[in-house]
Amino acid sequence: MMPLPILYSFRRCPYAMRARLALHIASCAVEHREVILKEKPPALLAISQKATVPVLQTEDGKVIDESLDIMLWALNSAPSNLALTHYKSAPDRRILWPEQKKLIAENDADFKFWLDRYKYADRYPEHTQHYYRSKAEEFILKLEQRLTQQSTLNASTQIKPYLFSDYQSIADLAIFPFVRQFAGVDSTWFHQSCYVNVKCWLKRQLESDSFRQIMIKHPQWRESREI
Ligand SMILES: N[C@@H](CCC(=O)N[C@@H](CS)C(=O)NCC(=O)O)C(=O)O
Repeated sequence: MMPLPILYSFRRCPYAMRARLALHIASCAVEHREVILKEKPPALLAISQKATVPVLQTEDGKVIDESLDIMLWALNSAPSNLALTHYKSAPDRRILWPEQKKLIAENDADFKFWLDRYKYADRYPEHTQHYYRSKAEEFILKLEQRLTQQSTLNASTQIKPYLFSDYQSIADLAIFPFVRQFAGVDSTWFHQSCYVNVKCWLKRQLESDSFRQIMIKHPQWRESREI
């Protein structure tokens, strides 16, 4: 039997979620190795010095240790499939890959920075949790404006918008696991907030079959001691 690519993952990690989403959508079968971050397996440490999750080791031994690169690998290595074309920029001129990359970079840098402080405000006593949330909201507002703009473009069809068009893009997949965390810090506040389009966009993706599939629980992977 051909060995499968190996994915080191952690269920609740938003970077790992985005990688799993892309692998799932691209129908890439992998051997899933669930990692506990406090107890990283030697096999992971041996292939990745930084040992963050997710890490993918392809069938030919190549190691990909950045979530966005795993997403691109998955979507590019999937067999030509119409359902996937909208994740790639060329077929749809409205989906601008450099713009998507910029938004993802902003998510991974500024938004993640403030999100961590909002989540763990007691570890960062320099400011209040409210302050950290307001800083993180700058990015949420940007998403809201983007989604509002998309829904205006789609006003006649009433199609529910995604960030770059009426199709889910790599950016949607890459960003919503982080917005999920933001929403979860104070869900009562989030549900009452004015970010109508973000709430709807997040809900649709959380209720998607892909998300349900990638959140299936796996037991911790342990290296077999058997010879
Ligand atoms: N830039 C990396 C970041 C991955 C990352 O930071 N993952 C966290 C878990 S959410 C991690 O593995 N942290 C290492 C640790 O906690 O030891 C990526 O996009 O894959």
